[in-house]
Amino acid sequence: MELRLSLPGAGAGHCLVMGVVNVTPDSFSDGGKWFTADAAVARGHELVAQGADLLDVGGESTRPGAARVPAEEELRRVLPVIRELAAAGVKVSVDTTRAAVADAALEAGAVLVNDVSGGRADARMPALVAAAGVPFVAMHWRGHSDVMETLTTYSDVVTDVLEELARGVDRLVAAGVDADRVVVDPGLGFAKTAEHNWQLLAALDRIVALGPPVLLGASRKRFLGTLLAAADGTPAPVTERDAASHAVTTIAALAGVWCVRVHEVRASADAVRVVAAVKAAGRAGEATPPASQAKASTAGTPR
Ligand code: PMM
Repeated sequence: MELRLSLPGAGAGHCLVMGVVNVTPDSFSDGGKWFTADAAVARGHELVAQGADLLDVGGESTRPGAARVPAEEELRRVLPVIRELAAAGVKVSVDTTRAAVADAALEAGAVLVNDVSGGRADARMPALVAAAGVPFVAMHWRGHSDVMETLTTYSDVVTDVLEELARGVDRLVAAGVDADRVVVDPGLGFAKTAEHNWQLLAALDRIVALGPPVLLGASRKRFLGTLLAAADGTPAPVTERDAASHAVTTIAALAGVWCVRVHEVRASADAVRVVAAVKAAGRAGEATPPASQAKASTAGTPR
Protein backbone atom coordinates (compact mmCIF):
# COMPACT_ATOMS: atom_id res chain seq x y z
CA MET A 1 0.00 0.00 0.00
CA GLU A 2 2.73 2.42 0.99
CA LEU A 3 4.29 1.67 -2.35
CA ARG A 4 1.38 3.25 -4.16
CA LEU A 5 1.37 6.30 -1.91
CA SER A 6 4.69 7.44 -3.34
CA LEU A 7 3.27 7.31 -6.87
CA PRO A 8 0.93 9.66 -8.71
CA GLY A 9 -2.75 8.72 -8.47
CA ALA A 10 -2.39 7.26 -4.97
CA GLY A 11 -5.76 6.36 -3.57
CA ALA A 12 -7.54 6.54 -6.94
CA GLY A 13 -9.01 3.12 -6.20
CA HIS A 14 -8.66 1.94 -9.77
CA CYS A 15 -6.01 1.09 -12.33
CA LEU A 16 -4.70 4.46 -13.52
CA VAL A 17 -5.05 5.60 -17.11
CA MET A 18 -2.09 7.39 -18.66
CA GLY A 19 -2.95 9.32 -21.83
CA VAL A 20 -0.29 9.46 -24.55
CA VAL A 21 0.81 12.80 -25.98
CA ASN A 22 3.40 12.12 -28.66
CA VAL A 23 5.03 15.35 -29.82
CA THR A 24 6.58 13.56 -32.78
CA PRO A 25 6.12 13.61 -36.55
CA ASP A 26 6.57 9.85 -36.87
CA SER A 27 5.07 7.78 -34.00
CA PHE A 28 3.34 4.72 -35.41
CA SER A 29 0.11 5.40 -33.58
CA ASP A 30 -0.51 9.10 -34.01
CA GLY A 31 2.63 10.49 -35.69
CA GLY A 32 2.38 14.15 -36.62
CA LYS A 33 -1.08 14.74 -35.24
CA TRP A 34 -0.03 16.70 -32.17
CA PHE A 35 3.34 17.90 -33.41
CA THR A 36 3.04 21.59 -32.55
CA ALA A 37 3.18 22.55 -28.87
CA ASP A 38 -0.31 24.10 -29.02
CA ALA A 39 -1.83 21.00 -30.62
CA ALA A 40 -0.10 18.75 -28.08
CA VAL A 41 -1.29 20.82 -25.11
CA ALA A 42 -4.85 20.88 -26.48
CA ARG A 43 -4.71 17.11 -26.96
CA GLY A 44 -3.46 16.72 -23.39
CA HIS A 45 -6.42 18.68 -22.02
CA GLU A 46 -8.75 16.61 -24.17
CA LEU A 47 -7.33 13.39 -22.70
CA VAL A 48 -7.68 14.74 -19.16
CA ALA A 49 -11.33 15.62 -19.92
CA GLN A 50 -11.74 12.02 -21.11
CA GLY A 51 -10.60 10.82 -17.68
CA ALA A 52 -6.80 10.47 -17.89
CA ASP A 53 -5.14 10.31 -14.46
CA LEU A 54 -1.83 11.44 -15.95
CA LEU A 55 -0.29 12.22 -19.34
CA ASP A 56 2.86 10.79 -20.89
CA VAL A 57 4.63 13.37 -23.05
CA GLY A 58 7.26 12.08 -25.47
CA GLY A 59 9.38 13.70 -28.17
CA GLU A 60 11.12 10.70 -29.69
CA SER A 61 9.36 7.92 -31.57
CA THR A 62 10.14 4.37 -30.44
CA ARG A 63 8.41 2.80 -33.45
CA PRO A 64 10.35 -0.27 -34.70
CA GLY A 65 13.14 0.89 -36.99
CA ALA A 66 12.95 4.55 -35.89
CA ALA A 67 16.17 6.58 -35.94
CA ARG A 68 17.18 8.63 -32.91
CA VAL A 69 16.31 12.30 -32.57
CA PRO A 70 19.01 14.69 -31.28
CA ALA A 71 18.58 15.64 -27.60
CA GLU A 72 18.13 19.36 -28.42
CA GLU A 73 15.24 18.52 -30.74
CA GLU A 74 13.66 16.23 -28.15
CA LEU A 75 13.88 19.04 -25.57
CA ARG A 76 12.45 21.58 -28.02
CA ARG A 77 9.47 19.32 -28.59
CA VAL A 78 8.56 18.29 -25.06
CA LEU A 79 9.49 21.15 -22.72
CA PRO A 80 6.86 23.74 -23.70
CA VAL A 81 4.16 21.06 -23.63
CA ILE A 82 5.18 19.73 -20.20
CA ARG A 83 5.54 23.23 -18.80
CA GLU A 84 2.08 24.31 -19.90
CA LEU A 85 0.25 21.12 -18.88
CA ALA A 86 2.00 20.99 -15.50
CA ALA A 87 1.21 24.66 -14.87
CA ALA A 88 -2.45 23.83 -15.49
CA GLY A 89 -2.26 21.22 -12.72
CA VAL A 90 -2.01 18.12 -14.92
CA LYS A 91 0.20 15.24 -13.70
CA VAL A 92 2.77 14.77 -16.42
CA SER A 93 5.20 11.98 -17.12
CA VAL A 94 8.08 12.38 -19.56
CA ASP A 95 8.74 9.54 -21.99
CA THR A 96 12.48 9.68 -22.59
CA THR A 97 15.62 7.59 -22.43
CA ARG A 98 17.88 10.63 -21.90
CA ALA A 99 18.88 11.88 -18.45
CA ALA A 100 19.28 15.46 -19.69
CA VAL A 101 15.74 15.44 -21.10
CA ALA A 102 14.35 13.85 -17.93
CA ASP A 103 16.15 16.46 -15.82
CA ALA A 104 14.78 19.40 -17.82
CA ALA A 105 11.31 17.83 -17.88
CA LEU A 106 11.27 17.48 -14.09
CA GLU A 107 12.36 21.09 -13.83
CA ALA A 108 9.44 21.99 -16.13
CA GLY A 109 6.98 20.23 -13.81
CA ALA A 110 6.91 16.54 -14.78
CA VAL A 111 6.32 14.20 -11.81
CA LEU A 112 7.40 10.86 -13.26
CA VAL A 113 10.05 9.59 -15.68
CA ASN A 114 9.02 6.88 -18.14
CA ASP A 115 12.12 5.35 -19.68
CA VAL A 116 11.54 2.58 -22.22
CA SER A 117 15.14 1.49 -21.68
CA GLY A 118 14.75 1.20 -17.89
CA GLY A 119 17.78 3.42 -17.37
CA ARG A 120 20.04 1.44 -19.69
CA ALA A 121 20.24 3.72 -22.73
CA ASP A 122 21.80 6.57 -20.77
CA ALA A 123 24.18 5.63 -17.95
CA ARG A 124 23.36 8.91 -16.16
CA MET A 125 19.64 8.15 -15.84
CA PRO A 126 19.64 6.02 -12.63
CA ALA A 127 21.65 8.61 -10.68
CA LEU A 128 19.44 11.42 -11.94
CA VAL A 129 16.25 9.62 -10.88
CA ALA A 130 17.81 8.69 -7.51
CA ALA A 131 18.73 12.31 -6.82
CA ALA A 132 15.36 13.66 -7.98
CA GLY A 133 13.45 11.08 -5.89
CA VAL A 134 10.72 10.72 -8.52
CA PRO A 135 8.84 7.61 -9.63
CA PHE A 136 10.53 5.83 -12.51
CA VAL A 137 9.00 3.46 -15.05
CA ALA A 138 11.59 0.83 -15.96
CA MET A 139 10.45 -0.96 -19.10
CA HIS A 140 11.83 -4.26 -20.34
CA TRP A 141 14.24 -3.27 -23.11
CA ARG A 142 16.95 -4.98 -25.11
CA GLY A 143 18.08 -2.27 -27.52
CA HIS A 144 17.10 0.83 -29.43
CA SER A 145 14.27 0.83 -31.99
CA ASP A 146 16.60 0.44 -34.97
CA VAL A 147 17.83 -2.96 -33.73
CA MET A 148 15.14 -4.27 -31.36
CA GLU A 149 13.52 -6.51 -33.95
CA THR A 150 16.77 -8.52 -34.08
CA LEU A 151 16.68 -9.09 -30.30
CA THR A 152 13.62 -11.33 -29.99
CA THR A 153 15.27 -14.59 -28.92
CA TYR A 154 13.96 -15.92 -25.59
CA SER A 155 14.12 -19.37 -24.02
CA ASP A 156 10.76 -18.62 -22.40
CA VAL A 157 9.56 -15.07 -22.92
CA VAL A 158 7.67 -14.73 -19.62
CA THR A 159 10.45 -16.17 -17.45
CA ASP A 160 13.14 -14.22 -19.32
CA VAL A 161 11.26 -10.91 -19.14
CA LEU A 162 10.54 -11.42 -15.43
CA GLU A 163 14.22 -12.14 -14.76
CA GLU A 164 15.42 -9.20 -16.83
CA LEU A 165 12.91 -6.87 -15.13
CA ALA A 166 13.99 -8.04 -11.66
CA ARG A 167 17.67 -7.56 -12.57
CA GLY A 168 16.83 -4.08 -13.88
CA VAL A 169 15.16 -3.13 -10.60
CA ASP A 170 18.18 -4.41 -8.64
CA ARG A 171 20.46 -2.30 -10.82
CA LEU A 172 18.38 0.81 -10.20
CA VAL A 173 18.23 0.21 -6.46
CA ALA A 174 22.00 -0.34 -6.39
CA ALA A 175 22.35 3.06 -8.09
CA GLY A 176 20.37 4.65 -5.26
CA VAL A 177 16.83 4.68 -6.69
CA ASP A 178 14.18 4.20 -3.99
CA ALA A 179 12.69 0.71 -4.54
CA ASP A 180 9.24 2.08 -3.68
CA ARG A 181 9.41 4.40 -6.66
CA VAL A 182 10.17 1.86 -9.36
CA VAL A 183 7.38 0.79 -11.70
CA VAL A 184 8.01 -2.10 -14.09
CA ASP A 185 6.66 -2.61 -17.59
CA PRO A 186 7.00 -5.76 -19.73
CA GLY A 187 7.47 -3.58 -22.83
CA LEU A 188 4.94 -5.03 -25.25
CA GLY A 189 6.23 -4.76 -28.81
CA PHE A 190 9.79 -3.91 -27.76
CA ALA A 191 12.00 -6.80 -28.92
CA LYS A 192 8.85 -8.98 -28.84
CA THR A 193 6.91 -10.77 -31.53
CA ALA A 194 3.11 -10.77 -31.52
CA GLU A 195 3.19 -14.22 -29.90
CA HIS A 196 5.51 -12.93 -27.16
CA ASN A 197 3.08 -10.08 -26.45
CA TRP A 198 0.15 -12.50 -26.11
CA GLN A 199 2.16 -14.74 -23.80
CA LEU A 200 3.07 -11.78 -21.60
CA LEU A 201 -0.57 -10.68 -21.47
CA ALA A 202 -1.56 -14.21 -20.49
CA ALA A 203 0.98 -14.01 -17.64
CA LEU A 204 0.04 -10.60 -16.24
CA ASP A 205 -0.64 -12.14 -12.83
CA ARG A 206 2.99 -13.35 -12.70
CA ILE A 207 4.26 -9.92 -13.72
CA VAL A 208 2.10 -8.26 -11.03
CA ALA A 209 3.36 -10.86 -8.51
CA LEU A 210 6.92 -9.65 -9.12
CA GLY A 211 6.11 -6.90 -6.59
CA PRO A 212 6.57 -3.41 -8.05
CA PRO A 213 3.56 -1.62 -9.55
CA VAL A 214 3.14 -2.52 -13.24
CA LEU A 215 2.55 -0.21 -16.19
CA LEU A 216 1.31 -1.69 -19.46
CA GLY A 217 1.40 -0.19 -22.94
CA ALA A 218 -0.60 -2.20 -25.47
CA SER A 219 -2.53 0.64 -27.05
CA ARG A 220 -2.76 0.49 -30.86
CA LYS A 221 0.27 -1.76 -31.14
CA ARG A 222 0.96 -3.86 -34.21
CA PHE A 223 0.01 -7.18 -32.62
CA LEU A 224 -3.52 -5.83 -32.18
CA GLY A 225 -3.57 -4.72 -35.83
CA THR A 226 -2.49 -8.21 -36.86
CA LEU A 227 -5.15 -9.85 -34.70
CA LEU A 228 -7.83 -7.66 -36.27
CA ALA A 229 -6.48 -7.94 -39.84
CA ALA A 230 -8.82 -7.93 -42.82
CA ALA A 231 -9.51 -11.17 -44.70
CA ASP A 232 -6.66 -10.38 -47.14
CA GLY A 233 -4.24 -10.06 -44.20
CA THR A 234 -4.02 -6.25 -44.17
CA PRO A 235 -3.49 -5.20 -40.54
CA ALA A 236 -6.26 -3.08 -39.02
CA PRO A 237 -5.27 0.61 -39.21
CA VAL A 238 -4.01 2.14 -35.94
CA THR A 239 -7.16 4.18 -35.36
CA GLU A 240 -9.23 0.99 -35.56
CA ARG A 241 -7.33 -0.69 -32.76
CA ASP A 242 -8.83 1.31 -29.89
CA ALA A 243 -11.61 -1.11 -28.91
CA ALA A 244 -9.04 -3.92 -28.70
CA SER A 245 -6.77 -1.61 -26.68
CA HIS A 246 -9.58 -1.02 -24.20
CA ALA A 247 -10.16 -4.78 -23.96
CA VAL A 248 -6.51 -5.10 -22.91
CA THR A 249 -7.11 -2.34 -20.34
CA THR A 250 -9.90 -4.43 -18.81
CA ILE A 251 -7.68 -7.52 -18.62
CA ALA A 252 -4.86 -5.44 -17.13
CA ALA A 253 -7.08 -3.83 -14.50
CA LEU A 254 -8.47 -7.24 -13.51
CA ALA A 255 -4.93 -8.56 -13.13
CA GLY A 256 -3.99 -5.71 -10.78
CA VAL A 257 -1.89 -3.61 -13.16
CA TRP A 258 -1.17 -0.15 -11.68
CA CYS A 259 -1.51 1.90 -14.86
CA VAL A 260 -2.27 1.50 -18.56
CA ARG A 261 -0.82 3.77 -21.24
CA VAL A 262 -3.39 4.52 -23.96
CA HIS A 263 -3.96 6.88 -26.88
CA GLU A 264 -7.75 7.18 -26.53
CA VAL A 265 -8.68 7.51 -22.89
CA ARG A 266 -12.43 7.55 -22.41
CA ALA A 267 -13.30 3.88 -22.89
CA SER A 268 -10.27 2.76 -20.87
CA ALA A 269 -11.23 5.18 -18.07
CA ASP A 270 -14.72 3.62 -18.05
CA ALA A 271 -13.28 0.10 -18.16
CA VAL A 272 -11.03 0.59 -15.13
CA ARG A 273 -13.96 1.96 -13.16
CA VAL A 274 -16.09 -1.06 -14.07
CA VAL A 275 -13.30 -3.37 -12.88
CA ALA A 276 -12.90 -1.35 -9.67
CA ALA A 277 -16.66 -1.62 -8.99
CA VAL A 278 -16.61 -5.39 -9.55
CA LYS A 279 -13.57 -5.79 -7.29
CA ALA A 280 -15.20 -3.63 -4.58
CA ALA A 281 -18.37 -5.72 -4.78
CA GLY A 282 -16.27 -8.86 -4.48
CA ARG A 283 -14.57 -7.54 -1.35
CA ALA A 284 -17.91 -6.50 0.16
CA GLY A 285 -19.24 -9.97 -0.64
CA GLU A 286 -16.31 -11.56 1.18
CA ALA A 287 -16.95 -9.39 4.25
CA THR A 288 -20.66 -10.30 4.39
CA PRO A 289 -21.38 -14.04 4.35
CA PRO A 290 -23.89 -15.08 1.69
CA ALA A 291 -27.50 -15.28 2.97
CA SER A 292 -27.52 -19.08 2.76
CA GLN A 293 -24.42 -19.31 5.00
CA ALA A 294 -25.76 -16.70 7.40
CA LYS A 295 -28.93 -18.75 7.76
CA ALA A 296 -27.01 -21.96 8.26
CA SER A 297 -24.90 -20.41 10.99
CA THR A 298 -27.96 -19.22 12.92
CA ALA A 299 -29.88 -22.45 12.36
CA GLY A 300 -30.74 -24.07 15.64
CA THR A 301 -30.20 -20.98 17.73
CA PRO A 302 -33.11 -20.22 20.07
CA ARG A 303 -35.47 -17.47 18.94
N1 PMM B 1 5.25 2.15 -25.74
C1 PMM B 1 5.57 3.17 -26.54
C2 PMM B 1 6.20 4.32 -26.02
N2 PMM B 1 6.47 4.42 -24.70
N3 PMM B 1 6.43 3.49 -22.55
C3 PMM B 1 6.14 2.47 -21.73
N4 PMM B 1 6.44 2.54 -20.42
N5 PMM B 1 5.54 1.33 -22.19
C4 PMM B 1 5.22 1.17 -23.50
O1 PMM B 1 4.71 0.09 -23.86
C5 PMM B 1 5.53 2.23 -24.41
C6 PMM B 1 6.14 3.40 -23.87
C7 PMM B 1 5.27 3.09 -28.00
O2 PMM B 1 4.01 3.57 -28.32
P1 PMM B 1 3.73 5.02 -28.98
O3 PMM B 1 4.72 5.21 -30.10
O4 PMM B 1 2.35 4.99 -29.45
O5 PMM B 1 3.89 6.05 -27.93
